[in-house]
Amino acid sequence: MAIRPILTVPDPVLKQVSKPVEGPVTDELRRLMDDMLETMYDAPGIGLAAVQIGVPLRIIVMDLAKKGEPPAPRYFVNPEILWASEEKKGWEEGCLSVPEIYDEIERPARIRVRYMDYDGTTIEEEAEGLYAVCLQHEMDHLEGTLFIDYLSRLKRDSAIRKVKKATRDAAL
Ligand code: GNR
Ligand code: NI
Repeated sequence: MAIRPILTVPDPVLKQVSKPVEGPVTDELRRLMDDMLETMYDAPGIGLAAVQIGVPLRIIVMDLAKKGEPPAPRYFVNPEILWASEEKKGWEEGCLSVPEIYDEIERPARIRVRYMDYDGTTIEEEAEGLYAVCLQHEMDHLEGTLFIDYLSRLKRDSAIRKVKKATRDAAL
């Protein structure tokens, strides 16, 4: 397993639309998911899309376990949203690709999703609460969309400028 660098804004790779995984979930893909999970835990974060480590494939990892609870890794290959509630809910979001920036984003409160898990088993289920928020945030990454894209241009530009400056300072 390996920790890989996480891309930050304004890296153009983050704007790419990720490609579906064709065929079954292979050992090679499982090794990628293992690296993603290790990278996410190290960050630390609660979710990570493959494109955030520069691999534009439709793969997500997540762990929503609270401090003190045992790890609960989740893996999503080719996830699809089958249904989203009319009801919306606001949540304070952050993103490892836009570090240290947080803002409230409104999204559907509940969604129904279909995906393949670590074994390649197809799963269909409903998500709500933080699970629904995180899944929608990660699935946006697969479309090249970041949570700051929902903010005003002023807030988005200021966020990108802050991250650029922090990244530049860290390199000196
Ligand atoms: O670690 C993360 N926390 C988080 C908090 C609220 C809403 C979404 C997230 S996802 C984020 C990790 C990340 O950037 N995933 O793409
Ligand atoms: Ni993110």
